[in-house]
Amino acid sequence: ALNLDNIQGDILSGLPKKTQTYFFFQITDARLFRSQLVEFTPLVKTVAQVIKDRKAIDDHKRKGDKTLITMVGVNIAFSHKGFAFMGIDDANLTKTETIFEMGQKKDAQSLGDKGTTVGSEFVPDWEPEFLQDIHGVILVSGDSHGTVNKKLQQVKEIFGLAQGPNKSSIKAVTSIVGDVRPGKESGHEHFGFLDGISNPSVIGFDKDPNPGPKPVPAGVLVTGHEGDPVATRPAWAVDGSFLTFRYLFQNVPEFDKFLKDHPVPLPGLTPEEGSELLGARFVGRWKSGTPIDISPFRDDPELAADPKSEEGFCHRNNNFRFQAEGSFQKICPFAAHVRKTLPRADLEDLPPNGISIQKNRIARRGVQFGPEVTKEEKLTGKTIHGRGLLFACYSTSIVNGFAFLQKSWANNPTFPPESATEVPGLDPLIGQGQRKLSGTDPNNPSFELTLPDFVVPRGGEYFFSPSLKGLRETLAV
Ligand code: N7H
Repeated sequence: ALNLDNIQGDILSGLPKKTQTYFFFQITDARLFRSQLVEFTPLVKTVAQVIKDRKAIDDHKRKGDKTLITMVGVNIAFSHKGFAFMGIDDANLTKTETIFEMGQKKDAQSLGDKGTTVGSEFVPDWEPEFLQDIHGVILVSGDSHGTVNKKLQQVKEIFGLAQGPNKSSIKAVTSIVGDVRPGKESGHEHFGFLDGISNPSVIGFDKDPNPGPKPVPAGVLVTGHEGDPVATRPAWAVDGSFLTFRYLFQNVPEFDKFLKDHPVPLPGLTPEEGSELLGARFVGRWKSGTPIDISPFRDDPELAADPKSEEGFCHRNNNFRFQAEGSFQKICPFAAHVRKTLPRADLEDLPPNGISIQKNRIARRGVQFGPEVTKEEKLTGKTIHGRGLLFACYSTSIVNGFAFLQKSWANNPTFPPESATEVPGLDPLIGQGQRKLSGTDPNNPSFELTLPDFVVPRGGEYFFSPSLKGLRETLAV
């Protein structure tokens, strides 16, 4: 059974958040840092504590209590460079995860990020902070900037940052603040689509699993359990998970203008409806969350309002498999974002015996950053203020998880494989390379649309989020 007191809360439950700060740091004094970890570790919120927090939020809502509930949670994760600097042998982590050892900057070219080659080195077009060495990240999530900042201040004091450089064991690399969008858009990402609908349910953890995709063995998300690709782990590396972070900017006015300029020419639709349909066919869901595999040509508000289970899983809303399609993409383009990133029947039913996608599942925990689109941006169709997604996901393998989804699926024009006549093309949101896809026009499925960049990666790193026991007994001294 899973020891919920030993696993960091963000991994299985997601720290509850209206706002979240990612504090990236470099360790400057390993010995001092590891001694200060003793005081820091009790602040780390576990899965068990997150479950309690979520129950308190639900009780509060049920009672109709309108007062704000204060809530804050801290988690921590380290890069390979961070473990090395601390003198921690992480060979068990790096032996299958060479990209964890390399770091994301060195993996950026293979992910398809743009950049320039300087000498023999590829330098991605990232924010300068992410070109520096990052040793770790502290996540602070909460109900308001006030609560989060207060907690972050406490963390900084523990590591001596408040007392000036001589007393501190770490140096800030950068802090990024993410905020859930306001009002009706809460839960929707910046392009306008409801997010966080489909995440893997975990055998032995989620009581009321999703009826759509199969539940995964715990080891797909938590090290040291059935499904973990590495059979044995040292005690400190059990009950942890790899955290992939990506700083993804979204060109929202440009995305909206592209939809406006390229409505799907389906008879009976107004141009506005045609544009809305194109967006839905890019994502595989309507903005409301309704899957187009169930409701292909118009949104279905009743389906979208699908009530959530206790664990937050939607039911009908995620109960589809792209099964009816065969080798045709009238209902859903092969390259639609949710089809590329979780191909369901496309692989599971592939003749002769199907291919399991369980090892490729990830738990997504992102949050939005940046302001709402302004009037000027709407009018000009050009981004002035940076905004996007602080993409974060957990899995026991980055190679099988995030990196596989990005490189072998999203960026791969011939994936999914079943069509003999049409080349699926790239994931229209996150695909990098020759950005075009087929299947946007239901009546002309081989028609290809060439796309500008809608999502631009500007930084990131690969981390490992250790257990509480690992923090207390191995990392802290
Ligand atoms: Fe994606 N979007 O808002 O349009 N994503 N995503 N994603 N994504 C999903 O089903 C989005 C990104 C996955 O289980 C939804 O919960 C945007 C990366 C996976 O059926 C929406 C960005 C990767 C799923 C978005 C972005 C993934 C998923 C539907 C970048 C991995 C679940 C909501 C700015 C490489 C698939 C839902 C499933 C769903 C959006 C990035 C992966 C709306 C804007 C980089 C696995």
